[in-house]
Amino acid sequence: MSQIVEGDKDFMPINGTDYLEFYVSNAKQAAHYYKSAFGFKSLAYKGLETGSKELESYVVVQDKIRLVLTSPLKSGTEVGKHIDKHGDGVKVTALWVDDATYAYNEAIKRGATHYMKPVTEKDEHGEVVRSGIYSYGEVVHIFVERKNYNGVFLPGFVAWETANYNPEPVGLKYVDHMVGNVALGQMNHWVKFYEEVMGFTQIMSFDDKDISTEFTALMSKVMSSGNGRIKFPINEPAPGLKKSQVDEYLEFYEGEGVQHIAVATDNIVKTVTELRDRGVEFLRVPDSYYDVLTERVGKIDEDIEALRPLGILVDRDDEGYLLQIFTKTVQARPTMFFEIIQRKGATSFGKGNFKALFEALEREQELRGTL
Ligand code: TYF
Ligand code: FE
Repeated sequence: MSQIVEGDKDFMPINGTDYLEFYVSNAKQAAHYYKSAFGFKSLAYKGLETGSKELESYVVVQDKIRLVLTSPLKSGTEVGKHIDKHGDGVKVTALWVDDATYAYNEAIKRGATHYMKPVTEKDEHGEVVRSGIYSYGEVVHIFVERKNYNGVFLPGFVAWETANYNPEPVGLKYVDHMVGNVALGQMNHWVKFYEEVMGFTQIMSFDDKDISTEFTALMSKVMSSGNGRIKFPINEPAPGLKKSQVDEYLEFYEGEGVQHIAVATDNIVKTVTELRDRGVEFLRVPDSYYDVLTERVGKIDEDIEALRPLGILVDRDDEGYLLQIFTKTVQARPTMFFEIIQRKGATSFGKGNFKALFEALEREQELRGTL
């Protein structure tokens, strides 16, 4: 029997990911891309028509995943500066909490850097409290407390209805994990930040021997919130013969930031087939990967001959297995990409695929002349 003592208390209970906000140079077109290619639907809008004179945001949704695409309407804004430096990328990971004031106060007390004091926003649909702290690079976590709110998204947004164009969803369900790339020597600093400021625990660690090919290497530690609903792996480059994908990211993003967002599906074959048909491009491992797959992971429910043409990867741990695949980078700069993941019991991250995956990433780097 476990005894609850003060120190065991999860001081930062998080219910899940509330939304992800991207700063992009053309929110209107980005929103259309997430609808047409990734199967999101129109949800909410804020811009000139709603009295927002500096920034325009489009919100799209698929099951539990909400993406906010934000662009400046004039020069000189913070959003514009962010885009000028980093290109398109993730600015905000919004975390759904019961008390955004408490979460902010706890985080600040434990050493977090302030981004946004708790503010209450209201409209005829209710009330939302938000607050925010900085994470690595210029990424921020916004705590969202949705009191009794029943509007489309947040106060200030109106419904964005597009009766003539709402593509079918592709089966994306929720954010499984979100990975950050940090600078050389900084991984343990951010591990400590998530432990001390957010009450997270480290659930996994990969060193440069786990994650290396003949040419490149990286290290990674996975941080998890107390209830496991939020998982943030953190990567750091490791010395290798050639420039690793993390170094390439840091160079092109001009700093630390979000490297990939893993989204869960419960039918990866169907989801990936749909995504490919809509023009999403995926990394590929050599065909020989599939020749030895059964030997490596044992029997699985899926037909390996259905996975092979799609390039879906499989890995097993003590608890079960997982299927995963990675898109190519999705904006002008070779920075952020998506992972599609289906878990069949496994709680790990696909260590058995690291080598094949990183070799596939190196082939992309080679084509860009950045290896
Ligand atoms: O999130 C993970 O740990 C896996 C594997 O640069 C991974 O998706 C790790 C690092 C990386 C790409 C994928
Ligand atoms: Fe991942």
